[in-house]
Amino acid sequence: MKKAIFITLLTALFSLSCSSGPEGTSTGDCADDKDNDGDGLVDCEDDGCNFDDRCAEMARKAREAEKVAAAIKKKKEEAAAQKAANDAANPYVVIGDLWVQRVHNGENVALNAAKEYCERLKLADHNDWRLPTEAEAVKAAKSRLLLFEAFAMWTSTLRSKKRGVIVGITSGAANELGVVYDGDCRARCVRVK
Ligand SMILES: [Ca+2]
Ligand SMILES: [Ca+2]
Repeated sequence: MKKAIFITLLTALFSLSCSSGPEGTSTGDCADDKDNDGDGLVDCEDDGCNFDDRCAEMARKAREAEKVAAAIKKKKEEAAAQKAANDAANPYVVIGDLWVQRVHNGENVALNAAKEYCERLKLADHNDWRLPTEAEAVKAAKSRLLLFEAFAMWTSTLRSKKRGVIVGITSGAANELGVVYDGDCRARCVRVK
């Protein structure tokens, strides 16, 4: 125990004798991976190293990276606002005589709920919206006028009482599916002009 205390005292004395003032006042202080003045801050973290060339350069780069990140964030926010404004101003796209809702119902639903959503929909002063047939949904998806979305939309086409058809919004691929399925399937309504 005494030996341990002695070693601790010796170490403290040694570090005191090695300390030559605030970090950054001796050559190499700011790049030795050590907290030279014992204030808990190492190298460039320590204000004493603010004027060290390497630390100043690192700080400049960090500020630059922050600026770039802020610019990217701002751009993303502007794009989102623009998209929202666009969606609001153009609630549907026109493909021939078919009007297609630009957005979808916003949640995964089974076929019956999708049908009900379209029947209740009042959009652009019209209330005769309905689910697209398979052919209409394929036409809408392949027009490339709809926004990219990793969802499928329900159609009113049935293969049997329990089997319906969904169409990939981006791919335009039609697939048969149980009518009660409600994963990644959205309601996007159409009407004929
Ligand atoms: Ca320090
Ligand atoms: Ca240091």
